[in-house]
Amino acid sequence: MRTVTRLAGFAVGLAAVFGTTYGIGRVVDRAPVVEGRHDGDATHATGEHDETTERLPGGLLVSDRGYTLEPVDAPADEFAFRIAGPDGQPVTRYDVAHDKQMHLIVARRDLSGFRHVHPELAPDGTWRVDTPLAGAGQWRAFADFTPTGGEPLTLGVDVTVPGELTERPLPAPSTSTTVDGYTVTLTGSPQPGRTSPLTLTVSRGGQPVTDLEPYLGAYGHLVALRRGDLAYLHVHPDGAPGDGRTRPGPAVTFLAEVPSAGSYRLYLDFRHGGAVHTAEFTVVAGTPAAGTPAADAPPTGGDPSGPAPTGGADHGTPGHGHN
Ligand SMILES: [Cu+2]
Repeated sequence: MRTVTRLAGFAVGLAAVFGTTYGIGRVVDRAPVVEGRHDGDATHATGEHDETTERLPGGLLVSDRGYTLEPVDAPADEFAFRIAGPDGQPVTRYDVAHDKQMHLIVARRDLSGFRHVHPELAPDGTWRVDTPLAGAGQWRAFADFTPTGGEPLTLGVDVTVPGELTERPLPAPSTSTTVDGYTVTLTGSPQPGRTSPLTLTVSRGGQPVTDLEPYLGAYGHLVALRRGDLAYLHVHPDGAPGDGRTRPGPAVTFLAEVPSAGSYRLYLDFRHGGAVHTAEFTVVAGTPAAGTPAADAPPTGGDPSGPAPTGGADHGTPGHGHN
């Protein structure tokens, strides 16, 4: 019974977000009928704050498990923040994850303008970085970190950059994109509630790139943001440089689990030629690609010479969240 009510509350939250903002009816058919607006806080339905919080994807909360993301005043060309700990004091000790103590990801609310940067920690617990906020708009800033002695967390906060805002439409779903002269193709389709392999294949000038350089302890770093609320998914690479089986391209495989159907923007950071490049894709989870007979079938239209399945396909771990 508790599971049912929790799920119902979650569905109501989704219906509120997607229903009021985008009018997507497809999500509503799973939700109980609710009259009027809902503030999107699913915990109101059950009062089970802790359990509901456990279920949330990362990045939706500015404060979680006693830790709070606090932007601090900074010059216009700088972005600065602190993480306040359970005692209210700025946290100064962090574990290294993916080669860094702090990953700062920013994106505009319309999913444009993605940047992934690594601030510097001052002794007083203030993190500073040349501002990654490129232009006017409503931005979401995500701090992805592990406080020493605590669990990995991704906290998110809205930041407004004043000026004339031009909302950019979300690019249409695609399985191929180009960045900095590289072509990156995507194979695989994320499915809600289960782990799905996503393979990104990098080429340049028609030639596969087979000498990707390690970046943040992997041959690629993938973040997914959900349209509508910018839920943050930090997707695990399948394999690491030097593990004896993971090759430096052209294919990089990730294991992704998306929390719901809907549109997501994927951002792949990879390093080659001494520079980091970011390839972006729009994907729709929970909807088979056109011409694909079933969700579990291999995607069609992919490059037949592309990567073989990696065997990491379905780990059957619904409910696993990275937050
Ligand atoms: Cu990072």
